This record gives sequence, structure tokens and C-alpha cells, in this order.
Amino acid sequence: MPEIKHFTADAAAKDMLRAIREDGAIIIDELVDANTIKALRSETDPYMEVTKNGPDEFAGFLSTRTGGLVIRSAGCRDLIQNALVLQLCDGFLLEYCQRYQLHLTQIIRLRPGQPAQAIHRDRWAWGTHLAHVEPQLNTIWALSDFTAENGATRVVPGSTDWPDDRTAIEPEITQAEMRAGSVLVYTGSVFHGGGENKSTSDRVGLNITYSLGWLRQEENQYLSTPPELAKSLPRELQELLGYSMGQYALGYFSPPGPPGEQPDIAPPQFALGHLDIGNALGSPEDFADLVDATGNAELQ
Ligand SMILES: O=C(O)CCC(=O)C(=O)O
Repeated sequence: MPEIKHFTADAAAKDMLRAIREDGAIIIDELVDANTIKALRSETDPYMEVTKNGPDEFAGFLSTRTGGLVIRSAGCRDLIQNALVLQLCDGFLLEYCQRYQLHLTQIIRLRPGQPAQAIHRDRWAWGTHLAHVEPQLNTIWALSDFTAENGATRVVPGSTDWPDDRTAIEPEITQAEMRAGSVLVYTGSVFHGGGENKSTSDRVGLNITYSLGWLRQEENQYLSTPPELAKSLPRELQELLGYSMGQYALGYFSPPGPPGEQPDIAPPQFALGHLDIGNALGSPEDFADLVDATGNAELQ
């Protein structure tokens, strides 16, 4: 059976990145401690407990998915900004974009009896158009132990460059067994899916994913955390949500109001009260990157 490589938190990020590129997934064991998980769950369990089971087979008729976690949980905010995870995102995603963004936050609870989910690629959220880039890097933090019996995520190591229509067979599939506080880091290209929960208790995981800044987010962060709520967050987190330009000219808006009251063009962070807008379309560096990328001298 193929295996997912396990790392300790103090291992070199470059070794983790190599394994992520080769296998499509790694596990970092017990990256956060039991108290962190307990505190986070005390914030999120009340929301999870009242979340209804999924509406279809893929989401899971015996599964719950609870989102909007940026505002609901300080513990989730810490995990979103985990320094090691962001270092891995830098190494993996900045090859394809100027900025990456938070793609979704979701607590996935597999209840006893939940069958295994169809094996899939997360990048299919954008159809099959993005075969030439790695559009996202994902985490599932174990909020309970993940075991073969309770539905630990099934993963197909080494499947990142498979054609979209290849079906994994059982000997190619392993499971992300890990203790609570550990995190599975996996790409948008690796085939995977939730496992079957054959146990008598819930398997609970926190899915936090990051995508290229020029793509549509799966969880609409502007509606889940609208400006009046996002205002209170740290600047780095605001930018991760998307309250920053995706790249030159990508994401500006025109604040509503009578003629002359507001700037005609403002970057998203203006909506949070950051009034020093400079060139609202982006910095000179952003523009230079665009010109470099297109090789189009006429833009200069
Ligand atoms: O819950 C899991 O282990 C994986 C879920 C998943 O891959 C999905 O819902 O896209």
C-alpha cells in the first residue's frame, strides 16, 4: 500500500514541499496540542452540533459541513494563519500567482455510518480547465483522531499528474491516519476523498484551503465575513480573505455614493477603512510583474 509521508513540526519546509510536489500530500504530526484543539472545539462545536446533514451523496447524507469559521472562531483564525502552513503555501502557490487567498473554511464531521466519499480532485471546483497549474493547497486539521475505522481521509499518493478520468483502485489508496492536532496538507490535484466511518463516534476534521488570488473562492469570503466584521481582523488575515488586490487591476471596486464623495476606483481594503489607497489598481511592482508575465512591451 502507498504511504503518506509523516513529518514533525520542526522538519525543514523544503523537505515537506518536495514530498507535497512528489506525492500530493503529507501529514505533519501533532502540529498543535490537545489544549488548542479543545479550545477551538469549544468555539465551533455549538455551530457543528446544529448543522444539518449534507444534501447529496458527495457532501454526505451522514456528514455535516460547517463554514464561516473566520468570524466564528479565534482558534480557526490561528490555524488559518499557522506560520508553517503559510510557508508551505508561499513555496507551493506563489509560483502561479502574486497573492494567494483563503479558499474555504469548513468543519467536516463524518457521522457513524457515513459511506466513503467518491475519490476526486479538489481543483475540479473550477472544472477541468486548470490542468496546467496547481490552483490550491489544502489542509485538513484532525479535530478528533483520524483512524482507518472512523473515516480518515483516503488519499492516492502520487496521483497528481494522472489524467482526470483515471480511477484509483484499492491498492493505490491509503488513509491519512493521524492523531488529533495533526494536519494533512494536500494539493488540489491529488485524488482523495472522505473515508467510511465504520466506528461509533464522529470523525471531525477542519478543512482550511488556500487558492491562487486570481481564482474565484469556493466559500465566498466577502459574504461570510463582510466588511463590517472583517474590519476587526488583523491586516494579514484581511488580505488573505481577499480584502487586497489579487494582482494588478484585479479586484478593485467603485464605492457607492453621490458624485465626488468617494474615489472612483478603490482597492478592496478601502472598504475596511484603509484609506491610503495609492494607485488603486495596484503597486508599480504588481504592474511590472504583469508586464513581465505577458512579455508585452506595449503595456509599458
Ligand atoms: O472529509 C474528508 O476527509 C475529505 C473531504 C473532501 O475531500 C471533500 O469534501 O472534498
